[in-house]
Amino acid sequence: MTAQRHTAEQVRAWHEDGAVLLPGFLNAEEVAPAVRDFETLYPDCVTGADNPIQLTADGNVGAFNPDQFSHFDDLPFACSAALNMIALHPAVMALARDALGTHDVRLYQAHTWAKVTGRTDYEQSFHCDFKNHTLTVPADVAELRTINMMIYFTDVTDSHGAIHYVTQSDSDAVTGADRTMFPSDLQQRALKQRERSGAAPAGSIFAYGIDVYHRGTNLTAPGGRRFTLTASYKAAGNDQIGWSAWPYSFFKPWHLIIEHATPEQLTCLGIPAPGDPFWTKRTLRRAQERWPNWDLAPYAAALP
Ligand SMILES: O=C(O)CCC(=O)C(=O)O
Ligand SMILES: [Fe+2]
Repeated sequence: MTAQRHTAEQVRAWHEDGAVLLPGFLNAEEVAPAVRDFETLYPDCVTGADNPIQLTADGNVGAFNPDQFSHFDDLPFACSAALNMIALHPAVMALARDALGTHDVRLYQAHTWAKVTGRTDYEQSFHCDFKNHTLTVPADVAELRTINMMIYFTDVTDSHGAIHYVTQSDSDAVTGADRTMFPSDLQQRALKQRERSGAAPAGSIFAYGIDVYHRGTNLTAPGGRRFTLTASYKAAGNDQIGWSAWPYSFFKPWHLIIEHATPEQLTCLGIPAPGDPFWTKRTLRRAQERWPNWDLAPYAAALP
């Protein structure tokens, strides 16, 4: 696929370590309008404060607190189409397909998150994210996994709250391979000895899974800000993975996506592709009435 921007080695590393950093995945022309969108969405996050809030003593791991999630929003976003289309970017979808080993992938989570110096202490303890992506546990079968991509729109250094993580083989020595969601205090300290940083420039992607230990860290840079979008994918039909049911937020500006996405991109949201039996003269007519500016020509052309 021409859209591919990842390497086979990066996908292999993602499978083996549970996480991989893909530096410079998006280019400056893709990042700039998305940054303007973040500033529209979060006008009080254009710059951070001079001094950080530090609740966690140096050398200790932190803890979750609700203020960490104060500037957090689910797709679609009330800004331009640029940021709305990032989770359906062809190269991002190509990575998801390769990682999950199937052409038919679904976007099940897409949220923006703005963090700024001085709003709170963003330091978290190590955890695996499977708590809120499934009611069971991470799958052993590769196709039933999820790939969770944190996409950076600002430079993320260690003083800008880079995510920290421990590769699966490194954490196995601490917790064993049956990783619990929340390790003990003793294990937390041992994981901290083995943590790596996801620091990388704007446009980079930190791709991980729900079965790898990681934690948020504090922003300490004077005036610092960190803009990220997390986009998570699963194979179509993997019913036990979930986060957002897209129609639940019907009142949000979906037209920004529907009017700009190709049929292939829309399949990622569960909209049937042209030629699918869902599409009839009648469903086309009704869809057009609902979304007057949706270009349904490819769907009409594929009617039997
Ligand atoms: O934002 C980050 O760097 C990580 C946050 C995180 O892991 C979480 O809230 O589950
Ligand atoms: Fe997490």
